[in-house]
Amino acid sequence: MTSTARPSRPPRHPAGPFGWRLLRAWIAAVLLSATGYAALVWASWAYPPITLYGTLTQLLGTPAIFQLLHRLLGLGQDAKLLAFSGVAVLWLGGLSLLGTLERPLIAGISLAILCILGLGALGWWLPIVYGLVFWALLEGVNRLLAPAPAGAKPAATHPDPTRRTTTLGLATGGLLAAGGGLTALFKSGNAATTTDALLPGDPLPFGVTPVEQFYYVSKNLEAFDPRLSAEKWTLTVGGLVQRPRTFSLSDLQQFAPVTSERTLSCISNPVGGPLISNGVWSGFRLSALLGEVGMQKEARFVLWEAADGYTESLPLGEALDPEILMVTQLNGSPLNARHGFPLRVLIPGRYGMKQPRWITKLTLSAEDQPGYWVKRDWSRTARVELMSRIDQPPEIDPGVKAGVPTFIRGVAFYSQLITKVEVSTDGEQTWREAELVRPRSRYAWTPWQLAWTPAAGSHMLSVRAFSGEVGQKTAQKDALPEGATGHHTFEVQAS
Ligand SMILES: Nc1nc2c(c(=O)[nH]1)N[C@H]1C(S)=C(S)[C@@H](COP(=O)(O)O)O[C@H]1N2
Ligand SMILES: [Mo]
Repeated sequence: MTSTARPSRPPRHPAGPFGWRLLRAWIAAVLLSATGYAALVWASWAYPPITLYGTLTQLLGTPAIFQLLHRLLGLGQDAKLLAFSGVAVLWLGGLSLLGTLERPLIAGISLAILCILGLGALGWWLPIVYGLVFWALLEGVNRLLAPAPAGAKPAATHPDPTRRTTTLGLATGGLLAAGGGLTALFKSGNAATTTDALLPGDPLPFGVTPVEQFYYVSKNLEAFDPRLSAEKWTLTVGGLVQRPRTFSLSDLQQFAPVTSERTLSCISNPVGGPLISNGVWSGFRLSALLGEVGMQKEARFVLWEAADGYTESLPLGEALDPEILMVTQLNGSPLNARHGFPLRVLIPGRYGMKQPRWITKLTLSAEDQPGYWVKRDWSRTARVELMSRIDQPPEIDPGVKAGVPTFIRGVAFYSQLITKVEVSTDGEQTWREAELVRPRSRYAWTPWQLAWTPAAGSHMLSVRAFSGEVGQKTAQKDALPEGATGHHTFEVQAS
């Protein structure tokens, strides 16, 4: 297959030194990425770097690797930013190396094959388009910037000065464009469709988390979270229903409105962690929607699908619970893009992973389809564990004034009523009962407080909550796979 039979045929664009070839390939790679991003924005085409990121995070979500990374780095958006930067380097670096191949067509074909093999989620036609575009870009960049064909001049050892200037100019331009694009991209994560401006001016009820402080967790890098348009968005309800139907946002107004204060927590929230918040949600009952479309008798599961490919499911028997809400508002304003505009589901007593945002499809099915995180070995049912947390003094800055009366404050949460919260200031030798602030809703967390005048010295604080017979164990249990629980404990200095 190689050209040993006709060795005299020169390559159409003699390569020049490797560094220059790499630079040209890099320019083509940046152009390809920019084109792909435009196609994502304008035509919602899948974007290979994101798919690559998805594949990688899927890997990172497997328990062993997750736990290792959790120990080493902790969890959070920083870790994801790191992962995405890694992906960007992999993608651009890989493309640049491919682009140094002597024949651009081979580089294009290799890209298509690698994408088809490695990123199955892309299908096959998109990789082919990518391969073709990469080929065309490489040809273009080479034609513009490579040393003149070998036939015209003897092989040059380096490109002539004007070409070099043009190359450097284009490379700098590419770098600036890429930088600008990335900045815009990361900024845009917070912009679009948010409706924070419409937040009512009234102070929020005690214990309700303001929208801007509401915890946020996503399988996506935030910049790639869906930003859905109110006009174009639809909810498609189908499968084993009697009357399949597509609802627009205004169609949803036919359902009786319901408002409910509810606490939401991420299953990966560690003991004492910040991934839990409490909001006033408005929407309508899932049972009303199911009533509207009617259920076939073979239907056993409700399957949700979201605009970011996130999936979850619930047995139909549980899904008929009238307390399950499809919500469109948080704290009196339409959901913002970050928290699920225009529609998300809220299932009492379950962690956030059971509750998709940006819902676009609801299907009744005879078979279960394990959800996005369930496939990655997280809990199938994701029922919340009993939790309690000390917020004051804050664990990150645990200093108090000796001899001055103060309060130890915090929250406790469970799927049932919190009946008692106890606090220890002496390393769990003795416990005192805290005062509970009765929640307005049985689905909201319970704030608590305990008066305390610390003596000078160090004190070991601990909290434990009770819900009837259910109590918290001293030992902390890891978040994976069923959610963390245990006493929140840390040391305070009184001086
Ligand atoms: N579509 C979609 N829904 C999703 C997720 C997601 O990545 N995509 N993450 C889930 C997880 S793990 C949690 S904890 C909650 C977080 O909701 P919040 O960021 O609005 O607090 O959303 C859930 N719903
Ligand atoms: Mo979560």
